[in-house]
Amino acid sequence: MAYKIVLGYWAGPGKAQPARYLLEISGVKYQDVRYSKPADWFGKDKYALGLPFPNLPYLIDGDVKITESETIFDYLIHKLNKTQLLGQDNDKYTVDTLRNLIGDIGTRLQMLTQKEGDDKTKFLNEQVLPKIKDIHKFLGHKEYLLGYFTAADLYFLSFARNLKKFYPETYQEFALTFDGLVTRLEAIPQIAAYISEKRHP
Ligand SMILES: N[C@@H](CCC(=O)N[C@@H](CS)C(=O)NCC(=O)O)C(=O)O
Repeated sequence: MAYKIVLGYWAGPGKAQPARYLLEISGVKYQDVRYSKPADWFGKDKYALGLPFPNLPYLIDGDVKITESETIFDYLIHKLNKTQLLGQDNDKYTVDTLRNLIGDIGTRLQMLTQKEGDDKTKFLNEQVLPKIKDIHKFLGHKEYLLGYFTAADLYFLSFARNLKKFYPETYQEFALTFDGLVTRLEAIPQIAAYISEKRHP
């Protein structure tokens, strides 16, 4: 069955996951196109879907065909009437900062997979850990990053689960602070249901 909103990305969470969480908490049915074979994207869909700037993730909603993960997220926030998740008043800039920062950490964690030995340790200590420490300090004892639930928490959930899965020792350094928020977010009924399903990456 074809749904109106189509979200295309690789099989893993990566840059599509905050948008997937947003769609899930909004209760919207969407077509979650996952590319597990590079040839299916690069050799088939990349230039066949009419995307002006072909890339992954992409979103197709009727005539709307967009790429860039942040643009996709913002489109969905407005489309799904979830603008309150962008934060109140000047908090908007902090939510935006956290979205960018967490995206940046995700990119660096991806780069880390291509490094080895001392190079890897140096990159982790100098390019990744300081940014995670900033988030750790900012969260402190708050219930949510901003003190109330925002889009930044959806980015955090994706990041924290990724860190815990692939870098459990690093996650442990922050677990006392991060675990509470992860548990709280995973308990949101739509997210709990989604995580329990096989389609959750
Ligand atoms: N700035 C872009 C980066 C997109 C990007 O780097 N996509 C990677 C996966 S994370 C990719 O494999 N793109 C497929 C391609 O280059 O065709 C975004 O945030 O969406």
